[in-house]
Amino acid sequence: MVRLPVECFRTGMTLAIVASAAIVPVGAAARAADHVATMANMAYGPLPTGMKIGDTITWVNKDSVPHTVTARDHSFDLRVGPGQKGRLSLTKAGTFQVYCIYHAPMRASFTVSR
Ligand SMILES: [Cu+2]
Repeated sequence: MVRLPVECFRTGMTLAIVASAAIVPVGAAARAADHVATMANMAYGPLPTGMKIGDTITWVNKDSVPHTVTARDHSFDLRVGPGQKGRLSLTKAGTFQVYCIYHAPMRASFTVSR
């Protein structure tokens, strides 16, 4: 019972960070959108398209092992535990090659536009 408030607090912090990130005026991103990408059966699912700076991607790990969404250019490195979700804020434009540091065959790329 003692740990419950801590978890709630952490969740609140995460939501607050995402919310403030969405408010920050970044280029022409008028409306930030949240996109969803799944990781299942040791592979990235189809990645969203039409993403813009200011948007976020929620990565959903449906496997029973941890995965990462690690950028080849080292601009981000998201860890997503088994059965968990992780949110990535898209702060710059370009095409990003990503991989999982634990599972070499897991590779994908996605594009963020201005
Ligand atoms: Cu993995």
